[in-house]
Amino acid sequence: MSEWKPSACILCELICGIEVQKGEGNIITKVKGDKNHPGSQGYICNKAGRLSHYQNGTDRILEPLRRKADGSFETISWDTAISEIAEKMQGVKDQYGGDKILYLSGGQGNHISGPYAASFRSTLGSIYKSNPIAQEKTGEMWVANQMFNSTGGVQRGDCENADVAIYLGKNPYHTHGFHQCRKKLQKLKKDENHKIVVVDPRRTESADIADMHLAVKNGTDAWMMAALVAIVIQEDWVDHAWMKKHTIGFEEVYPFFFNIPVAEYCKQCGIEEDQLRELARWIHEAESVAVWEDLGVQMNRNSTLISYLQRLLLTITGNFGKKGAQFIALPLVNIVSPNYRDDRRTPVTNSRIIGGLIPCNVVSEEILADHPDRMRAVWINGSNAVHSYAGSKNMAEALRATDITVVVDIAMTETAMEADYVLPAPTQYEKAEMSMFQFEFPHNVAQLRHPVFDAPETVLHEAEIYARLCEALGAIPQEIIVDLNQALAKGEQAFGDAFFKVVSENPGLVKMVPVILYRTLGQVLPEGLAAGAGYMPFCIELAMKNPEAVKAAGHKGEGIELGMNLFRALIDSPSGVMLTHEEWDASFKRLGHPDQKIHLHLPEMIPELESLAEGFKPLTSPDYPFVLSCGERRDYTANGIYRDPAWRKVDYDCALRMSPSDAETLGLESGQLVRISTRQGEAQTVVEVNDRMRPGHISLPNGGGLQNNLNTEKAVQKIGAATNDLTSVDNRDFFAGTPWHKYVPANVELISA
Ligand SMILES: Nc1nc2c(c(=O)[nH]1)N[C@H]1C(S)=C(S)[C@@H](COP(=O)(O)OP(=O)(O)OC[C@H]3O[C@@H](n4cnc5c(=O)[nH]c(N)nc54)[C@H](O)[C@@H]3O)O[C@H]1N2
Ligand SMILES: Nc1nc2c(c(=O)[nH]1)N[C@H]1C(S)=C(S)[C@@H](COP(=O)(O)OP(=O)(O)OC[C@H]3O[C@@H](n4cnc5c(=O)[nH]c(N)nc54)[C@H](O)[C@@H]3O)O[C@H]1N2
Ligand code: SF4
Ligand SMILES: [Mo]
Repeated sequence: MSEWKPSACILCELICGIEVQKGEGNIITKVKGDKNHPGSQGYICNKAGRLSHYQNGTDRILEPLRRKADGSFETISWDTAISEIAEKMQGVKDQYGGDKILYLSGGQGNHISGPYAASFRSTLGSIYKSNPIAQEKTGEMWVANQMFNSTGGVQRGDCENADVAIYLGKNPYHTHGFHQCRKKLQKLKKDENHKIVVVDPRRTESADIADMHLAVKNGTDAWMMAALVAIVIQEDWVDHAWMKKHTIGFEEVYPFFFNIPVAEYCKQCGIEEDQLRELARWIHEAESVAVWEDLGVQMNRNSTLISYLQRLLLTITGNFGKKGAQFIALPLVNIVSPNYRDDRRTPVTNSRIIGGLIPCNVVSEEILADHPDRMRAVWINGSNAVHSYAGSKNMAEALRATDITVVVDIAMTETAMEADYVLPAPTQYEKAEMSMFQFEFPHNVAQLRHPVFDAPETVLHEAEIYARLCEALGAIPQEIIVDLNQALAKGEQAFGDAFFKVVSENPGLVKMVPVILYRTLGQVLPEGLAAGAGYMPFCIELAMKNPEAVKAAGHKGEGIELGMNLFRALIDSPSGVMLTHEEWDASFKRLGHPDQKIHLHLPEMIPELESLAEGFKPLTSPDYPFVLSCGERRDYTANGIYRDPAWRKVDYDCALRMSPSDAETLGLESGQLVRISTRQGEAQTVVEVNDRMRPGHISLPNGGGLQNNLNTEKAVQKIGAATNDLTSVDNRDFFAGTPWHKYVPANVELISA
């Protein structure tokens, strides 16, 4: 009899619940949606069915590797790996300071290691970090927190319940964003009271089901958004009563919009003025409006300004803190530092650190510069940074220029190839994992996933790797572990008392709590779930700070007991658990400015807003006449999680899409091999003539151009273009440092028919 086990799909932030059918030898034979997952409720999209290409994929690594003098790798034991790495990291700390050790992470479903890696980093004094959020959401986060100073999690739009849902540079039909997205969009399409608005230069699959498609000119969304705010202000469609109650600063901002020439701004962005005015009227007449901005604007010109304009639009029309409007989620763990008002700058490039993250685009320079405070060591956990950061060759060079680079991954990646040590982890189906993108509202869910398979003996769970490193660095007094385990043997109460005594008597151990819990409580959790132990304090904190929300999700008790019950529920619910349930206006509780108001005037954004009056300045040139969107999500694209190109049912070659008129001008036909060149470099793939593309706009998918067989004798295989061979680190937002991956000036030439 085949056995089905609950787990999750790990390809996008939704981490939908799935059931996996086990075959012999750690093989996934079938995948279906898990009806018991409180978020996805049985829904999966076309990509989840292919997860065996991850679990049983190519390029797996099974033993620790060390780079030899000749550049190749040799296999070493775990004891050697841990002791050498601990010694070298300590050496960097002693010589240059622990702040020269940079930590990078990534991925979608593999975040259980977070607390344990934090313990390890704090042992070394490593304070700088980055992850892909710093190449998409940091501008938006900065704006949201200046305006709302949120004490909660990520801020989002409740698009599924809004009267008017605006998808700004977002293609939800393919990329989702909320649970059961594609299914719900099909239903909402037929709902007369719900309007879908898509802003995209391409006629996307989402545009096909939209009530309005605004085919904006590439990179000009700032003009469109400024004109939209201007119409609302000039028509006086502002919700003054709401604003008086909840905001300050309107007097300072409205003059900037009062005089905006709407017709001229519409020309700049290529939108008919009548169409934009109609949208403004829809917004004015709607009970609720939500905006979902995503990579089309976040990885594009004026991105931080656009995030500001869309928040302004929603706030002046009263669309916050109610059903169908913007909300601030209440997660178990805030995946971005709650210390948003972080005035630190990076040591070398003096870049803003937002949400505790340094911009991905400056990482290579922070390592390569001839600067006394440059980064000397890099630790990478579950990110293929060489492939996923702008300027792949810069990143590869940077990782080689450190005193030590360590990569923890399941596969031999482009990034691992540049490391001094590569440490193999179990796949997400061979260990306990945690779904950390908890962005839902009014209820939020979490899933501590149980292992589906036993892990191969030669790989180590990330929690174990970080625990061993902390121990090797002398940060975990062993007598404390022995004492706590003795207390644990006497029962939960005795353990709780002993644990709080240890932590209060040794404040220096606070940062080691995850590892201490893993080595103690973790050992008595159900088999395979030890790494869940580090989440106990988060459950207690959530319950202590938000008891009503936790109780409303069905958890019982008061104070610590409520938190422990939540933790037990997390451990005992392999299909996931409802964490919190709140009222629609709960977001108001998370306004963090002392005056409890939303602040509309962000002086830092004003010069860029004013500069729009000068008109749009394209970056294309006779050498690079096209705007390339580098990393479009399609039917069968994922980031670097599926390395085997065979996972793609269609678009095996990751084609370059181009409009029929551009193809005609260049004399190109679908299927021909082309060279794409940019200021940074070159890449090749086949061309696909596609009538959804706007003339002058070309696009490459994400996830192409991964190199297979890097760790075997077989010839390296590379299918499709690797997007970041074409992107430059300095093609980025001046403010947040986020890349302009969707606006890369490029040229295209025929290689062969
Ligand atoms: N199928 C699939 N789904 C995914 C993923 C995946 O790999 N594959 N990845 C997940 C991840 S990590 C993320 S971050 C999300 C991203 O989700 P999205 O942001 O929706 O994905 P993209 O396709 O990168 O970009 C969205 C749209 O931006 C448009 N665009 C390009 N230039 C402009 C412009 O100048 N203005 C405007 N308004 N739009 C423009 C593109 O045409 C594209 O349709 O998707 C998630 N979902
Ligand atoms: N040009 C361009 N670049 C982009 C984008 C774009 O649109 N255009 N999109 C950006 C976006 S939105 C994102 S989210 C990023 C994604 O950037 P990354 O997060 O760097 O991308 P992935 O390739 O998904 O890297 C995940 C790595 O984790 C490994 N992994 C999988 N499971 C585990 C595990 O259990 N443990 C460990 N330790 N490792 C594991 C995988 O093998 C893979 O190497 O890419 C960004 N880069
Ligand atoms: S929406 Fe699709 S890709 Fe995203 S987690 Fe769910 S099944 Fe996976
Ligand atoms: Mo992403």
